[in-house]
Amino acid sequence: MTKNEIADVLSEIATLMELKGENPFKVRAYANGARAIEAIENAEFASMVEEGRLNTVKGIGEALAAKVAELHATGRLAFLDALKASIEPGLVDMLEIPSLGPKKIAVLKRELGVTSIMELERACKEGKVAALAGFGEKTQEKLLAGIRNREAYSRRHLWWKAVGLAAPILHGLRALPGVQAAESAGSLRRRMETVGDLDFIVASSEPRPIVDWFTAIPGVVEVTARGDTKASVRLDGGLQADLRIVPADQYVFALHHFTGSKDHNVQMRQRALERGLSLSEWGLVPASGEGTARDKSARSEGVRAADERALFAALGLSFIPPELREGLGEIEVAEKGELPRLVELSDLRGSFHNHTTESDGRSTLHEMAAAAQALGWDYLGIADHSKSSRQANGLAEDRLLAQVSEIRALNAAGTYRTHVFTGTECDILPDGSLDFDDAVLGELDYVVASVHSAFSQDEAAMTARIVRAVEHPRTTMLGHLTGRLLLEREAYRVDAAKVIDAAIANGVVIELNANPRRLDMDWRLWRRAAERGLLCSINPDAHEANALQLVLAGVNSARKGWLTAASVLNTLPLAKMAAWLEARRSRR
Ligand code: DGT
Ligand code: CA
Ligand code: CA
Ligand code: ZN
Repeated sequence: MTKNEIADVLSEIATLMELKGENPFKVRAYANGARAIEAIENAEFASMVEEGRLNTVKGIGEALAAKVAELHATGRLAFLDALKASIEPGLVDMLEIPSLGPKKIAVLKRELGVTSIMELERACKEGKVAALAGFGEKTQEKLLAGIRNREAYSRRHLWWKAVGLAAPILHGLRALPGVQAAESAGSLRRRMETVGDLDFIVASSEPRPIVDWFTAIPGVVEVTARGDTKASVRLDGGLQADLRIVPADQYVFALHHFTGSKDHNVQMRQRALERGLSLSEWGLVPASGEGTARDKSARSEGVRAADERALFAALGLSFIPPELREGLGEIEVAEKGELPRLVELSDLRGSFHNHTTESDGRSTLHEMAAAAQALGWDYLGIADHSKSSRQANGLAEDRLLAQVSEIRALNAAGTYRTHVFTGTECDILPDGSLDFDDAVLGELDYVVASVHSAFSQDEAAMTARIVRAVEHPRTTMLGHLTGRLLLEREAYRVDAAKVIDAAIANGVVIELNANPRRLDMDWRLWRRAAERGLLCSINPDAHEANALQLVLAGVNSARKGWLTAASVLNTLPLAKMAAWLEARRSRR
């Protein structure tokens, strides 16, 4: 087991013990232990465990060190297994409800005997939860809303998670004998931030064995439909997957149709009709007469298309990338041949919003720099939390300035080919002021300003607060505009248009937070904003070295927002990037 996985296990133990109502000192010992382990460098960690020196680390006693050694050697922990077995699984499910932590769940169980989400819902509806000390009407309403949201959200899945499930299936399909082509279609191919179900399109003249294979893949919990050329299954975790197998000459049309979106398809069909053609999942044929593309005779007079490019060309259009197929004007622009060259992952030369073990990250500065170098990045910006983010171990001035010195020394030593820029993710305080004074901010290469508190302000107050931060002369970019967590937490109320206006007026960048749970600012706002001159920074908000790769999810959303490399700040090569930051600094 790796260091971070072990830290996860210790945090889990802390949560489970709290859930059981155990002694708070014991709970804290595990939580602190997890933190202490996260702060150790990977290489150092392995030798400490092997040499039995872990108990010399502050926050790790003998008993904890023994458990860590067991996990490191075997990947298992008898203590955890016993702990899990002693807790009702329904209590663990309740942790998924926002605003419900282990402490409150323990109270609900002790006072009301609640041990599942269903029982909690009933207790809320009967008003019993509001009557409990420390809960009240407002909390009860919040819990009910949380339970309802959980049901609604459980029908969709994050793109990032869905693509992880789809990739091996697609790989398997392509490897089957008799498969001429296979592709993921639907919202996954359009790179939507969330996905309702997976859609696979396969070209083959021998569908039966493909259906047999698909309905028997590992992870299928239920076959919901099965025919000669199609099937639907439910995968472990609740995601549905649809398969359609078509003859090779229909493949391009089926792929286009099932990629969608519905709006795009409706407009494409309309365009075909205007040209006397009928477009469907089966083909593109003359619209006259009764025949559909399904009839052999009609198909023989149909348009042949070797790929989607040819399909679009047959309707007088340049190729429209799947990300743009949302029926939002892409067809009109493709008709003029003026679709932009969208930003690509390989255009990125670095990123700015990244954490280290100094705040709530799990990788050290060195590990982050090494990972950025491995990605071939020119530069990496470090933006740890500021002092008011206490729950995230935010840095006060002294620690921030010490980090700045460390980073400067690292750059001077030339340890990594990747240059490290010094920054902060500075809290925007409830009144819109920043968490550090101007002199401290002036020491940094850049400042990401973000809201992490007082989420319940009304729209006017929140908007004024963020606009004030954007107008601050030391603000370089605005972090996660709305604070939303997809499928988990609503955005706070903010007038995005006013914030965008302020950012453009002040030359401030808005981030596209690439964490797959955020993707904030939303892609639907980017096209118009970028046309008006707003610059985007695609930021992974990485809390560990591996997470730098999350920029891919940000690139997906940037493409959906029609962004070109010219609108994305972190496509600049190092020299230009440094000059841009310096110009920005001297202007303020
Ligand atoms: P999802 O699964 O909810 O994330 O979204 P999609 O876009 O993957 O939708 P899905 O799986 O229901 O269908 C895949 C594509 O098939 C969809 O994007 C467009 C096409 N399609 C499905 N139903 C219709 C329809 O009623 N009319 C048209 N024009 N196209 C449809
Ligand atoms: Ca779908
Ligand atoms: Ca579907
Ligand atoms: Zn943040």
